[in-house]
Parts: sequence; structure tokens; C-alpha cells
Amino acid sequence: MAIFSNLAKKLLNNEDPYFTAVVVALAGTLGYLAYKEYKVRKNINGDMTPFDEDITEGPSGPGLKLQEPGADFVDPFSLPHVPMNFKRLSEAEMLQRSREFYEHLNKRRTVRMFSSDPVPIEVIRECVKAAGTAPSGAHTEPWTFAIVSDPVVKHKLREIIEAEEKINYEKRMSRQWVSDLAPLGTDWHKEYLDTAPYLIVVLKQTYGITDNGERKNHYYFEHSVAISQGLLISAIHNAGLATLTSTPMNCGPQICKLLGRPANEKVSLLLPVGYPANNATIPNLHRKPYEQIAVEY
Ligand code: IYR
Repeated sequence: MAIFSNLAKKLLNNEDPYFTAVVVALAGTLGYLAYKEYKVRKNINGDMTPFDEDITEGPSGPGLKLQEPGADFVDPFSLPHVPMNFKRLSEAEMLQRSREFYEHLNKRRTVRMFSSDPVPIEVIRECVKAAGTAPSGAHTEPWTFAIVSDPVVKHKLREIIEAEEKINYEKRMSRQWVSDLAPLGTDWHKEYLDTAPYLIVVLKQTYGITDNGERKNHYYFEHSVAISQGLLISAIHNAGLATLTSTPMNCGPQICKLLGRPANEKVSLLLPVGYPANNATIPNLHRKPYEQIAVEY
């Protein structure tokens, strides 16, 4: 203690200018490093709105430097804007198409019992292409669709997911949550992970990586990936197939490791895709009527 109080006295009275200089330099360096880290974590680079924290996430890629502001600057004139060639439909046609689209989507049901009958991979690829047409923050397209058909990999996914879901259902989820799900007939058994011919793991890229290995912001990646998942589900339904929005809680890191995904990707949803089993049953659910989901001003 005496040593510290002596040193403090030395410092305060500026008895030894060299010592004071060293302490000030050290404190300055530490402060600068802390501020730099804070800036990276909070994304304060002049290009973010500080009040909207869910736009992007802090860096999770160890050792990755945040891209310098403006480093990826694209001369706006280098991206030409081209005529849109938009063709208007008649009001009658708009009404007919919107009605038919709704009626078609309204036939979609979440399926938990799948047939193992094969489905052409080309169909799955087209559905994924449809998902990739989703709008995304600053057109960063922050999604990766991992399509798994290999029975060995599917089974490994099942093992990872069932082990975690058993803990989820028995310990992590509240009793209320488990009882809210009971009518839907879900539990930790996930046979569909073996039977469905495809499992599409949708991965959200929490940031991008530039050609020089720097971290690039992905704005609104949650929203962007959620929209693309909606399109994927609609495309799968439109192709005459069934799916299930499965949310393997606490399995993300193990799934990413199994699939060899990079550190910027996190599991968003896992969609088993195939035909419903011949004897498939579904809960007799009803959707809210228009009046309950919309307000018109
Ligand atoms: N992830 C679990 C739990 C689950 C949660 C909700 I909310 C659902 O609507 C359905 C399931 C599972 O996939 O079983």
C-alpha cells in the first residue's frame, strides 16, 4: 500500500516528470484502445443511427477489423439506374390475382409428418432462388441457405437437435410455453429430420466479409432474412411441397460446426421440405379474420 501511495504522491506532486509522462502515456493508450473497442461495439462510425440498436450487431468475428468508413465507397454514378418497364394490370386483374394468391397461400399448413419420397433437387433450388429475391438492407443479401439431403448429415442434425430440444422442453421452456404448444402436438422428438428428403438450414449473416478480409456491416439482417424465409415458405408451398418452420433452440453453434459454416453465420430457421406423409394429420387451426388483423385509416 505504501508503495502505491508513494507513487500516487509522486504523480500528483509531479516530483518525477519522466514517471508522470509514462503514466499519462499509458493511461492515454488504454483510454484510446477502450474508446476504439467501444466504437466498434457500438458501431459509432458516423454511418449508423445511434438510436436504432437492432440495425446491426457488434462484431462476433474474432480478429476481424471493422471496415474503414467509406472503404467500400461505390461511386453512385458507377451503378447505372435503368428504366423499370413496369406494366400496370387492370383493376379487375389485380383483384383476381390478389384474391387467388391469398386463397392459394391460405391452403398452406405447417406439416410435422413427412413422407420420405424423393423430390427433385431442382425444385428446391428454384425455391431457394425465390427466397434470394427478398429485399435486404443496403442490398447486402445477408442469407445463406444450406440444403441438406445426405441422410448421414440429416441424422447428425437430428441427434444434435433432439438432445437440445429434450432439455428445452424439459427444463429451458416455461411450463406455460410447453402447455401453449401442447395442442399443436410438438415435442422434442423430431422424426421429420430423418424422413423429409431435404432440410434447409437458413443462416443469417450477422456481418459480411470484404475481399480484404475486413468486417462489413449488414444492416437489418434480421428483417432481411425473415423476409427471405417468408418467400421461401411461400415458394415451397407454391411448388406443391410442405414445410415446417422449425426453430432449433440452443443448437446454432453445433449445427454451424457440423456444416462447417463461418463465424459470421447464425442459424435462423431449419425447414424440413418434402411431401406430407400419407397419413399426416394437422391440428384443426383457424386463421384470424381480416377484421382482426388489419386496421384501416
Ligand atoms: N423449438 C421447439 C419449440 C417450438 C416453439 C414454438 I413458439 C412453436 O410454435 C413450435 C415449437 C420445436 O421446434 O419443437
